[in-house]
Amino acid sequence: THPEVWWKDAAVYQIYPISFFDSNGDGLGDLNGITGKLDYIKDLGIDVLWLSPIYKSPLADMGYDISDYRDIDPRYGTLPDWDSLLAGIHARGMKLMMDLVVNHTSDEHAWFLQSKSSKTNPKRDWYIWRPPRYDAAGNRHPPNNWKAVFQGSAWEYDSTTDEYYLHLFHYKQPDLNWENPDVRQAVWGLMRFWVDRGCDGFRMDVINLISKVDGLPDAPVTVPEDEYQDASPLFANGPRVHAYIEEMNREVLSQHDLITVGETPFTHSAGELAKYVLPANKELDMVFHFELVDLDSPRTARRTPFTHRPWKLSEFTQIVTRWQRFERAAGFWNAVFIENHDNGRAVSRWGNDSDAWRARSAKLLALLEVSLGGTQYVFQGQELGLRNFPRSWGIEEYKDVASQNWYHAMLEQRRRESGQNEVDMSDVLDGLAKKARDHARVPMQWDATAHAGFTTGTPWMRVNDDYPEWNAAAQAADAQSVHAFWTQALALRKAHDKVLIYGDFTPLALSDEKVFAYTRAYNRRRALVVLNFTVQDVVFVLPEDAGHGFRLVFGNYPITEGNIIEGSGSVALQGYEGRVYITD
Ligand code: TEU
Repeated sequence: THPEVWWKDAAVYQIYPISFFDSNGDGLGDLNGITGKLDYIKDLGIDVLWLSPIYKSPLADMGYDISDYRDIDPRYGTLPDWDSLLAGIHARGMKLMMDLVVNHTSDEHAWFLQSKSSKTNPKRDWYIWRPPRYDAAGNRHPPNNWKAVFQGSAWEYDSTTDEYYLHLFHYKQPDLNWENPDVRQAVWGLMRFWVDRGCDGFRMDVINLISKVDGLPDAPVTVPEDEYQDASPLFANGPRVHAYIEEMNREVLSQHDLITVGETPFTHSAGELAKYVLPANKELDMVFHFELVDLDSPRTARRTPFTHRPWKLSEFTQIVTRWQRFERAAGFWNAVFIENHDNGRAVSRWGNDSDAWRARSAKLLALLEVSLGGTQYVFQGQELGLRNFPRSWGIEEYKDVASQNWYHAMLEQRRRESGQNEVDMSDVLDGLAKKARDHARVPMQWDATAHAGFTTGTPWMRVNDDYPEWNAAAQAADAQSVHAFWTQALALRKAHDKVLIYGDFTPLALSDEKVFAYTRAYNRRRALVVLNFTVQDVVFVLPEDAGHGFRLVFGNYPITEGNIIEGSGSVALQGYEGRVYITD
């Protein structure tokens, strides 16, 4: 029931190109910069690179707003640069995934410029246009009450034709109209362009948003004091989404041996997401669900992207367990990730990023990741235990439009409600310090030279202050570093691939608030994983049926006689200690 295909065993490394490595001193990372670091990536134990978008773009949303799908943005290089990057990747036995962003384009894409030019333009119907609504006083309003992910209305008025267009994200990201078969053909065409050029797969941006509910009705009013309402139930997993992805599979994916992962936000239901993944449905290989990384978000009706609530380990354990065990028999396959370019750093959210515990807890999280079933994803800098930038940085250091719009929406709301110009924004800054997307987007920390060795020019974004100590060069020279640990952890996963990648998952303690422990089983072989998520020493008592004959193979403290267990018993763990045992 678990065919072992190459992409299931793969460890994927996500690159955020603008912040990876700058080869020409303009302060922006580029394709040649990535090519220069391929040995670093290969030596870590990586099989596949996923590049966040490098297509032509005004960068209103850092490249998730594409103005030409068939060209490279000059800031990142040229098509020939992409060809040499691909050649370097393939020469090292690795593969390349591109980011496919086709829910929306940039408003500077030629398709949209034509679409907005007149109501009779042949491309008019490639986007979602609607006339205004007028109230009794004759004031113009958007066609419905949907709120954009990046705040405000999801509709932008365009005076050229006196209509609004839909944009679920930024106003410079108009949504494509997937109902139109010509749009779908154009998408298949651009996918073939990259596959024919040699790319090995796609990460598909917000692919579960491409079919909107019929008639685009108002969303239910969940926050009465707000002008615009969360409409995600009306645009996520819409009526024809599976028909479109099946068509994509038939037209493009099934013709090649590709790796595909759909990004599927606003959906915590495994049953809903399984429809994209179950092999019988012939859609995608796997999806990124966000139930785990949404765990520390407040459960309020108003969607507050960058606010934080304390979380319990038992909640974390139960989410991981549910997905690890979900629809195994039917062939459901997980994408294992805890960081990406849209989240704060894992060690700052799920570990402990104090100087005393940072390295230890980053290694604990690495142990968790490599001992879960599914395809492995590592985000640039995760392998170094990079942490969020400090709370002391002001709002001007945040470059992401999502952070800026959120901060300013809250600022305006507070000024309006209080009638004061001076309002307290410290809680909003606390939330951003924990969860902003910017933390993952600061330049990669290569060495202790100026700007962390990322650029010889002026970096587009401030480098985190801790780079003189926390950088790749320092860690390469240190056998105890987080980087050395990740390299060993990925090698462990390969050495025990059957049990660690494919094994059945059984939790040992679903309601423990200190220790996350589980076994994995594949035929007769078993792995036992015990992870202490606290700073304290703890003794974890193994259940009777946990198994026998475990040998300690890997951990983030030195292995000594005392921490070997034979048969059942208990495991004494120090602060943030994690161990992997495997039977012979
Ligand atoms: O993200 C989808 C998405 O829903 C996130 O933007 C999420 O809502 C946000 O991080 C919460 O603050 C994808 C990309 O990964 C992201 O970088 C893009 O901005 C977005 O789509 C639009 O293309």
